[in-house]
Amino acid sequence: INREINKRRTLEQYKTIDDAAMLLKKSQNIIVITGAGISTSLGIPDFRSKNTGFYSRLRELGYQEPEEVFDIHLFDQDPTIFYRLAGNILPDLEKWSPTHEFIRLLQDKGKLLTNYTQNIDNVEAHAGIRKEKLIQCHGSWATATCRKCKYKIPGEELFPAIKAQTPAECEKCIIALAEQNPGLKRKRVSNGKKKRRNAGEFDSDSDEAYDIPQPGIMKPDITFFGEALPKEFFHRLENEDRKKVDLVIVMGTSMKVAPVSEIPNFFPKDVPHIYINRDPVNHINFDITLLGDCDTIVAELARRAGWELKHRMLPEEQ
Ligand code: CNA
Repeated sequence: INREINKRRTLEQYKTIDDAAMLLKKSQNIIVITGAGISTSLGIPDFRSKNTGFYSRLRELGYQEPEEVFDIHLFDQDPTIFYRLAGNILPDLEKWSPTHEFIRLLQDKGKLLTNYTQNIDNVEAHAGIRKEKLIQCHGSWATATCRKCKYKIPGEELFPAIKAQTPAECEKCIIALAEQNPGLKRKRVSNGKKKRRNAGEFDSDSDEAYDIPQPGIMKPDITFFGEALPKEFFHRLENEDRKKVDLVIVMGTSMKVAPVSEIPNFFPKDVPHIYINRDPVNHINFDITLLGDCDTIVAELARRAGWELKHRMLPEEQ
């Protein structure tokens, strides 16, 4: 897959941070591709950073294949794995990072074509990135859907269950099951939580088990491995953005997850690509690579472009 991906040719004329600042100033249709690294300064761990990433935490806990936590087939078999661990990457909705502010600044200057984010934290929306400028490639916590009846709820309603590490059952399914099976009632365990059983999970007054279908489990609308990306991702990329884009900025992502990792190959060859990240990658050719903390780098880029980037996490004079 690496050989496949590394086919983009670099443009020799662009190399330095000043070239990057110049490109920012002159470009009018900038695509920003983001990943978990733009939210780590908010305390939300990324996946793949050594030692601090969510995957290394999972390995410490004994999960040899951390991707399994986000595997849709495993979720359907045993949702407790996801519910037990997902609390670690729940977003705090009040805050956003200087890098989110920078993307917002591009929007305010009329230069942001689209922010393709792999992040599920929905922080972009809170930072003021407009809906029509944002493609959440891997979905988000903003809503949740029942795996069985597709009933949708606001994602935040699921947070207590995730914090309690207990799979949330669909209220609509529960009501429907109760209506279809009058006389049966759910058994509750002593702490007041609903007890989920395998077969015959509903108990009658006489405590006899019946083989009645179970309610669905609520899943946040984040894209799991094995699930399709939102249709608008492909549509927008192919039919709109590919023709308009004049600069690509990739920030805070290891670019390990397809199809987002393949976007750079998809754009016309003369569109410059800038990479801003803590760790380098060698499977994609970028024209300018700026290694380090993305909040610091975007602040410096804005300064060199002569723009004011204000954020409480940045020193006044930066
Ligand atoms: P990743 O593979 O964990 O890569 C993150 C990259 O960011 C790494 O290369 C780091 O070096 C880099 N990085 C971390 N902190 C910083 C920083 N402060 N400044 C600059 N670079 C930094 O994550 P990707 O986003 O590439 O992988 C895609 C996955 C991660 C998506 O499916 C997401 O849903 C998923 N994810 C999202 C969140 C979130 O929404 N905040 C959190 C954790 C994982």
